[in-house]
Amino acid sequence: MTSVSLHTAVTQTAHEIETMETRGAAPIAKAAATALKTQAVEPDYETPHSFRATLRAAGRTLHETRPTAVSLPNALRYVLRRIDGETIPEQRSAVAASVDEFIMHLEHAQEDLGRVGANRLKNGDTVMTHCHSTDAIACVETAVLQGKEITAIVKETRPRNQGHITARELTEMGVDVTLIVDSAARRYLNTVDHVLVGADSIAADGSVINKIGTSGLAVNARDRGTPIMVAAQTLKLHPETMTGHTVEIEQRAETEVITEGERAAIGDPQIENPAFDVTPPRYVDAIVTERGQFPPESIVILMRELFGDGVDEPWVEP
Ligand code: RI2
Repeated sequence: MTSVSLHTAVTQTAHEIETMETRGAAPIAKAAATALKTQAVEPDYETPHSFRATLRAAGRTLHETRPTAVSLPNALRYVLRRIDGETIPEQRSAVAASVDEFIMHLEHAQEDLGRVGANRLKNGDTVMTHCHSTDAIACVETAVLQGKEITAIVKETRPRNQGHITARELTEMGVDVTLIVDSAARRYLNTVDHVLVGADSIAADGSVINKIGTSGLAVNARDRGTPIMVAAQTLKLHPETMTGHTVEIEQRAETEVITEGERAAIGDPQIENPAFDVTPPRYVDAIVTERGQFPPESIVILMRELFGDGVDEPWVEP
């Protein structure tokens, strides 16, 4: 026997990531790491080999859920690479320690990033947001805690209307929020000081992969002269893009776009539902990370520093 069955925490977390109950690149990374810790603690393993094989299988199950957000493989890599020890108790504590360390880094990273992003926001500024990003929200939250008055124009972000989450969270922190439909964005860009978005992945050339609609917003913002700021922890840097790989864009269910009944009523057209798009670096002014802000073209320097030791896939069977 090489592995024991997966803990429900793993299958449940995978399900929640797949169905987007757990979403946002940073929250996905935290949930996946936490599931690995539970998998390490709970079942009875026969041998250290079986322990490793099961953790690897858990990593595979989590990895298969959503293809675009690189925070997921980066989290799995962080934990699975650190299964040190000859005995099961040693391996267990190695997993627990690396998960705790990973989550602590994640939380500090968002705080540090928030401080960097807040420096770009002045008292009285208006930001336009797209989708819901905990990294982007952290920048506004820090600015508000510094006593700055911030106003937000929040795009609803079809098809799942995740802008509603942004509207609620910003309102709760005292930001004056106006919700608009996505197609109204250009009309409001003249009154906006910053476009502020998150990222699911950042490629080595500085391209930003984020929720569908980001690239159109960025092109419009550039045309209007509105700066575009991307808030993304270094966990969002996509190491495989340093060696020529491209980022897979997730296609989601057609029913997120239209109900079966509505679709039938308009002649049953084909439906496409890409979750993300790619914004080229020339439309991005700054990528704000916990390590400071970077012009997109120079992000590869940070990537080399962080991922210089290669990008193995420790969830794959040897
Ligand atoms: P944080 C979201 O994708 C959005 O595209 C958002 O900008 C990005 O994740 C980053 O989120 P989805 O998971 O990590 O909603 O900043 O499809 O929270």
